[in-house]
Parts: sequence; C-alpha cells; structure tokens
Amino acid sequence: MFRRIVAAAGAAAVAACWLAGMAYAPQAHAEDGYDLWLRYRPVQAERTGDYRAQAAQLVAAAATPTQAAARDELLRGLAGLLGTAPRLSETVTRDGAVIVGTPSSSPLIAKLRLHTLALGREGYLIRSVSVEGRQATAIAANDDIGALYGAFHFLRLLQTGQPLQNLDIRESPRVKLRVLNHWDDLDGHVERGYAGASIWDWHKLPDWLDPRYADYARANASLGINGTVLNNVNSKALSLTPMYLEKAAALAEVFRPYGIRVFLSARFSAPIEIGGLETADPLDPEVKRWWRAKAGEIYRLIPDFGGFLVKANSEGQPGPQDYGRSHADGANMLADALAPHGGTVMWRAFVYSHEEPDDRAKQAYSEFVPLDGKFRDNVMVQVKNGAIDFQPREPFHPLFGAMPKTPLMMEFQITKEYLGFATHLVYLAPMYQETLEADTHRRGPGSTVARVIDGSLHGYALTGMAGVANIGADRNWSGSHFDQANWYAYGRQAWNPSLEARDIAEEWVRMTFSNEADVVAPVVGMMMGSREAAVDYMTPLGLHHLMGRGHHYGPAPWIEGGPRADWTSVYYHRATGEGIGFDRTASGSNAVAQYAPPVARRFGDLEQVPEQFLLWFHHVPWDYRTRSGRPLWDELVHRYTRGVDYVRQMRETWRGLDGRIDAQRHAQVAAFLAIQEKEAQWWRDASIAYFQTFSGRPLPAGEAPPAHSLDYYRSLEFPYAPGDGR
Ligand code: GCV
Repeated sequence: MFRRIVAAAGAAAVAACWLAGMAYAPQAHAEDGYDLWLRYRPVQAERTGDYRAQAAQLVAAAATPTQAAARDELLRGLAGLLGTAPRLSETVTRDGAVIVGTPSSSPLIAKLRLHTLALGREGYLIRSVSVEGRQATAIAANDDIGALYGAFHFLRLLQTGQPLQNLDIRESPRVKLRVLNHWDDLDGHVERGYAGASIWDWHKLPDWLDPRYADYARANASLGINGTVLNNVNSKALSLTPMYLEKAAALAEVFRPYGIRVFLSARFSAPIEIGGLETADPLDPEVKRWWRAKAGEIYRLIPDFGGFLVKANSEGQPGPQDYGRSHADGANMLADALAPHGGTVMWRAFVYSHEEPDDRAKQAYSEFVPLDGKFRDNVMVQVKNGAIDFQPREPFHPLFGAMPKTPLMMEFQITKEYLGFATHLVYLAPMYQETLEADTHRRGPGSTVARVIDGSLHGYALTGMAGVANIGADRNWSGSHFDQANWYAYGRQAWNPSLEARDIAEEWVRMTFSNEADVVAPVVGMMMGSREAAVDYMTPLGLHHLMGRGHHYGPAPWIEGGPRADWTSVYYHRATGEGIGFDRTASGSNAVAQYAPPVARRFGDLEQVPEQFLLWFHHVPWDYRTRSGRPLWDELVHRYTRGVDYVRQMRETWRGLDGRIDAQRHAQVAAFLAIQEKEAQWWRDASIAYFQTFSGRPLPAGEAPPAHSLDYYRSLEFPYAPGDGR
C-alpha cells in the first residue's frame, strides 16, 4: 500500500508540473545505452515545426496507473523529441491536440465513436480526426493497456520521422501471450546471460524497488510484451516459498500498469523440496492438493499471476516421467491448480531423454505428438524454433504443425548463447523471420510456422511466443548496443509475426542511433547480413553444435567423450575421411520423416535440400559438387572465409560512421566488432584446421592457412566464460 501511495503522489507531482507548463529540461547524460530505443532525443530540425504543430496539446486522463503511464510517456517523449512538452488540457482548445484514451476514460474518445471494438483488449487505433473543427490525433483503444501501446506507437512515428497527417492506423496483436523468459537464478547468476548479473535484486526485494524495474516495464510495453517469467527454467523450488513469492509480487506490482503479468518457472519436485511430501507424482492426491494450495497462495499475493513455465524431464530436471507419468499428466495437474484463477501452464517441449538417443533431433516430436489433444485447455506447449538447441541455423522444429489439438507456442532465444555472446553483432530478426515463414505444409502450402503460432492454422484458443531474454544489470541492458535490437525485434515480431526483419531494423536504428539516411542505410545493411555471416564463420552448410563444451564459447568441433554422445560435437558433424554431415534421411536417423511429406521429400533429397541445411540432413562426400560448382570442402572453406570478410566489412562501415554516432557508443561498438573479427577468424581457422584432418584436401587457391596449429586451438580453455549452466 505504501508503495502505491508513493507512486500516486509522484504521478500527481509530475502532472502538476506539466499543467503548470514548466519547461522540460532533459537531463544531460552520456549515451551509455540505458535509454534503449526510448531515447527521445530531438527530432530532425526540419520536422520539429510540423511535429510541434501536430502535438501541441495533450488530452489524456490519468485516473488509473496505466492511464498515467500513457500520459507520462507521451509527455516525456514529446518533450524530449520536440524540446517542449505539449500543454495538458481537459478539452481540445486548438489545432494539434493529441487525445488518448478509451471510450470510458475519455469523453472525447467516446464522442468520436471510433469503432474500436474489433481491436480487442490490447489493440488500438491512431487516427487523424476533427474535434469541433479543430484538427487532432486520436489514440483510442478499448482498454487502458491498448491506449498505452498506442501512445508508444505514436511516439515511434515521431522517433522514426514519419508524417503525422492523415493517420489511420489500426493495430492488434496477432499473438496473445508475448513473454520474456529470464533464465535468472536466485543468486543473481544468469544462465546463458552475457549482460552482467540478473536485474532482479532478489536480496533487496521487496523493500527496494530499483527504478530500473519500471524502465524495464516501459521498454517491454513499448513493444507490447505482456508477460515475464522471472526465474530460470532450471528452477529452484525456493522461488515458490512465501519469501520469494512476496518478492515476485513486488515486481508484479511495478509491472502491472504496463500490462505485464508475472509468471514463474516451477520446479516439478517442489512438493517434496518445500512441501514436505514424499512424492511429486502428478496423480497423487496430496501432490495435487499441494499445488492447488500453492496456486491459491500465489494468487492471493499476485492476483493477475500468469502461470507456470515448466522444464520437466530434460537435462536432469525432475518431471512426471520420474513416476511413470506423461508430460500431459504433469502439465494437466498444474493446469488444474491454476485454472480456477485463470492461469496458464507453458510446458516446454525441449526434452531429450537420458538414454542415448539415436538422434536427439527426433526426441521432442516422438514424446509429444502422441500426446496431442491430451492437454488441458490452459496448457501451451512451448517449442524451440529448431529441434536441437538455438543453433545459428536450424530447420524449423517438426512439432510445428504436427499438434493441431494442442496450442504450441514459439520459444526463440534472444540471448546469444550460440551466436557470439554479447560481443558479436548478430541481428536475429532474419533468423526469427526465417523460422516463422517456413512452410510446414501440414494443411497444404502456406501452412507457415507463423500461422501455427498465431493460431490461425489450427484454431488454437491460446497463442504465445517466448523469448529467452538477453537482459542483465549492465548499464546498456543487453551487454552490447546492438543486442538491444534483438530484444526489440523479438517484441515486434511477437506482436506481429509477419513483420519484416529489415523494417524492424530500420525502425530500431532510427530510434536508437540516427534518422539520417546515410547512417540508417549502412547500419541496417550491416545488421541484415550479420546473422548469415555468423552462420558462415561458425556453422556453414547446416553444421551445428560445434561450440565449446558447457560454456558454448568459441569453436570446438573436436569435442568427444563425456557423459552423453549428444553433448559432443563429433556426434553432430560425423566427419570421416569420406565425408561430413548427419544423415537424417531414411538411410540414417530418418528425422526427415517427422516433417509433412512435401517437406520431408525436399529435406531428404540431396537435389532439393536447401543448401543451408545440407549437412543437417545429409552425410556428403568431401568432393560432392555444391551448387556453386565447388567441391564440398572448397565450399566449406569459402563460406568460413566469407563470414570473416563480412565482419571485416562491418568494421569498415562502422569506422565510416565515426562522428555520425555519439562517441561513447561508437567506440564500444567498434571495440566489439574488433573482438568479433578476431573470434570469427578463430572460428574459421580452428574449424578448417580440424576438418582438414578428415578431408585431407589442400586449401583452395587464395585461401589463407589457419594462423595456428590444430593443437593450439584444441589447447584453448575458458574456465570462466560467462553464462555457463550449473
Ligand atoms: C536453461 C540449452 C542451454 C541450457 C538451457 C537449456 C534449456 O541446453 O545450454 O543452458 O537451460 O538449453 O533450454 O532448457
């Protein structure tokens, strides 16, 4: 309660200040990346006059925390962008008013009768209107949260230099649940996190609410992200104890005005570990009772709690199979506990059993497809984009399209576990887009993964997309300035899976760096090719999972031995003196058979398989003629080199932008690009040195030999590489 009073008093003080027409004085601070894409720096001079005329007055209620958030964001944003804040007013008294609200929060919006109904709870429209002969812009929605999203969209128009005349924008999210998954441990470590420690200061919560939590919520709301799973899927039962629930509740309170619901990863064995029971068997009445009581306890503290995310029977995590029960038994038991409160279970399909599998890529499909239709209505099965594990490139997961009676949600990784950690500039939206556009052919051509995810293919009632967050306590949030773009792009594509990666990049660059065409074009260009370059210098032609053991830092295609074959590199590349690649056709593991027949035929046929997946699906001789005409070995080397060259070009382009971007951010990006070039070269050289021991072929003419011996690369160790799993 105390917190609420303080927040309300703060909002009132801000309002009084604006009403008094006080000039906005943006605080002078360095460009350290903290402001993300919400920098609100002055717009291009030639736009200022026009924009000021279009946004001279603001009519916005602030009777609820969400309304206040929308109004404050517009005041803050417009003041920063235009140099002066608009006058707050109760009515439209001049041309150039911005009216924001819902038919119930704003009499003016009600009077305009703007047909918001079809927009749903989170949708909004932005329209140029006339109010008693005065020109205005209406940001209208059915619910406060829609109005807040609309406010952010309106600001984005100014941030990206769009005209404000004749606006007629209607937006509703295509996916219902748009959620971040934090792999944050309670001790502050972030699994696969490269941006410092966890932003959740569990120790000081609930009494200290870092102002950063509200900025986190603003950033997410600006993208339409509406859920956050606070703790690692490799979870501790402790996070479900009263002490930690109170901490989670404090965060939920900060996030609530921004439309963000809190979820928790639930450890399946919690009834034993913190409940004193002897079993966690999902069919045991005591266990069911325990979870029902736990759900009740959580909802008393967090009335809008979203639900549980569960990693079960995967990589050593406990689960229903420990008791001879199925994933559906486990998920349904939790779903029953949450159902009376409106909560959802996100049950992960990232599973592979402890027995050595014939092909890890087949495991999730084999375990989950037989369970289609057996899950409760409030369960979603969360599926990684590909069947292995967030590799630089994977074909789409065969589960997409294969479970018509079970809502499948997407899990993308935003943090770059396998893509160069924080230092490599790798823009991930093209990768997300590639998966979303992939055609599963499950209901004929056009059955894209995006249509599975948005529910339109199978008529799912629940839809969702999860992104494994790349957020940490680093001042710039994501560990590097360009990694902010991946958080941004994930949010935008979760809202609308059909958005183009290039358009998102352009938006982000304009909001983050500059609106000048001669900055935007080269930076967008760098970003757009960056993922392909990473594929080239790390895992070209469908190679995968060749990173250092455990920490996944750097090349280690030589990894073999250890507890599981599918935790080694040799398991995946299968290089021999004859050839290289994983035969997943009918003559091998036959993983291709898990796809719909047209897809299986294409992937399984050496003539038709997209070359980018060649060695994912086929074991091919070293002299196999690739589509360029080069033998496989030469093509492999060519692609490794091409990847390094791209990074070199990015450095060159970035150098040319010196003076066009603030010195602080320019310098850090330049330094990180230098690291990337060094590491791309390392990837190329180590991989070539290793695979040459199998191919036995000389390097193609003009290709530089590796800088060091294979022994040197093999000897490198990185005991303290960040983000390791535990
Ligand atoms: C959270 C990969 C990662 C693990 C991660 C796991 C998962 O194996 O390396 O750190 O664990 O995926 O998604 O559960």
